[in-house]
Amino acid sequence: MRGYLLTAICVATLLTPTPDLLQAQRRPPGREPSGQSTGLRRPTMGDTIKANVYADNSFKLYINGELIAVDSIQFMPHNVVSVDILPAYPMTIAVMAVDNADPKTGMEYANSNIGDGGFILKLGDGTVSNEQWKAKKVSWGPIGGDTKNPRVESIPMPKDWFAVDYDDSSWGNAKVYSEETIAPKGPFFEHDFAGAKFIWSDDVLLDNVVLLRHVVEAPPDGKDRIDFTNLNNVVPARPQRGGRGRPGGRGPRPGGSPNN
Ligand SMILES: [Ca+2]
Ligand SMILES: [Ca+2]
Repeated sequence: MRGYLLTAICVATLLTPTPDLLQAQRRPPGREPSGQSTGLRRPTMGDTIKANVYADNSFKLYINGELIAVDSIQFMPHNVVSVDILPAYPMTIAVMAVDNADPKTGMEYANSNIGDGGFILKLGDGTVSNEQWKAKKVSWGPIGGDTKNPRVESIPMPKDWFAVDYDDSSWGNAKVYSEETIAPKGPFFEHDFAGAKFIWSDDVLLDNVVLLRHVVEAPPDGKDRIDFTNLNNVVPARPQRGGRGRPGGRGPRPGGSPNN
C-alpha cells in the first residue's frame, strides 16, 4: 500500500508542469523569456499602399493567398474599388474577374446582348496590370458567338488557384485591350491608373469568368518596405520615447500594452 502511494506521488509530480513550463506555454510566439520584443514595430498607414481596381463587371482580389477586396457592385454601375494594403514581397496577386453574363446563355440584358469584360489594377508601389500577367478562362459563352442557340462552357475552378504556391505555368499570358475597346465608365477616370493596361483572356466578349495571376518579386518603385506578415506572432517594439503615441499628445500608452 505504501509502495503504491509513493508511486502515485512520483507520477503526479512528473505530470505537474513546473512554473517555468507553464510560463513558456502561455508565452505568445515570438516573445523572449525576458519580455523583450523582437524589434518589429507596429505598422502605420504610412506603411500601406493604395490598390486601385476596376473591372467590367466585378472581381475578387487575393494577395498572397488572402482575400483582400471584393467588388461591392456586381454589375452596374462600373465602380472603382480602392483599398489600403500592407504589401509583402514577393507578392502574389490573384484575381477572379467576372463579366456580367447569364450562366446558361453567356448573354446579358434578358439574353439580348453579348457583354464585354475588362480588368485593370494599379498599386501604390507602381505595380500595374499588363501582358506579363497570367490568364485562364473558366467560363465562356455563347459558344462561337451563336446567339440563336446560346450555350455556355465552363471548367471546374482550379483548386487553390489563388494560393501563393499554385502552379500557373500552363496558363497563357493575359491579352491587353485598349481603353477604346473597354470603354471604361466615369469612376475609372477619377483614380490613378497611369501606366496600367486593361487585360482579359483571349476573348473579351465571350470569356465571362477569367482568373488572373501575377507575382511582384520586388516593389517596382524600389522603396524599402518592412514585411509585416508575421506581425501577429510577435510583440511589437514600443514606440520611441517622446513619440506621439496617442491623439491628444499624451504619449505612448502606459505599460506599452497592445491597443489593437
Ligand atoms: Ca461576355
Ligand atoms: Ca460587361
